[in-house]
Amino acid sequence: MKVLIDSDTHRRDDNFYKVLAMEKPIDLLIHAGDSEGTEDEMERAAGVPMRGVAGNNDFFSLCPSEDAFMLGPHFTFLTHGHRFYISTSEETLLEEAKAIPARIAIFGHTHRPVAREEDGVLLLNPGSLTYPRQIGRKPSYIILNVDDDGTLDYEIRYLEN
Ligand SMILES: [Mn+2]
Repeated sequence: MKVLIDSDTHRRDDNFYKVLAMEKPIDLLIHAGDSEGTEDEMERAAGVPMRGVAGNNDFFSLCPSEDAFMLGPHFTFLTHGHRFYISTSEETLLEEAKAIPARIAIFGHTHRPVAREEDGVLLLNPGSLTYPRQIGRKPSYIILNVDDDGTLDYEIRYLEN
């Protein structure tokens, strides 16, 4: 199963459509919040199921603040991150993920990509396709592959500016 994860597109979706064209076919789209109202259009364009959460700028979103679902055999927790003080530290979110317990925790908000394992939790933040803030400031997203046997394979990918 190929999963495209993006976040913090803030209503400027040109890069999302570029990425979609490059990465299709995908099986699932995950948006970690702050689309600012375009999640339905993204889902339609992707032509696959989408999981999305509301970010701190999604005032009228029908998406939940948090979501939890299975990716293959892996319990997955999805949240924008601001409710877990993610700009300060990943610690609160990590503790929540461990308490659930979730194997994968997906978040956004910082506009800085993260893909790392800690205490058995895979922490994934795709960064932002619109307003990247990490060093070098390249728009970023994540491709996550979940094999039939549950093997996880993940990569932060970048667009050239
Ligand atoms: Mn945000």
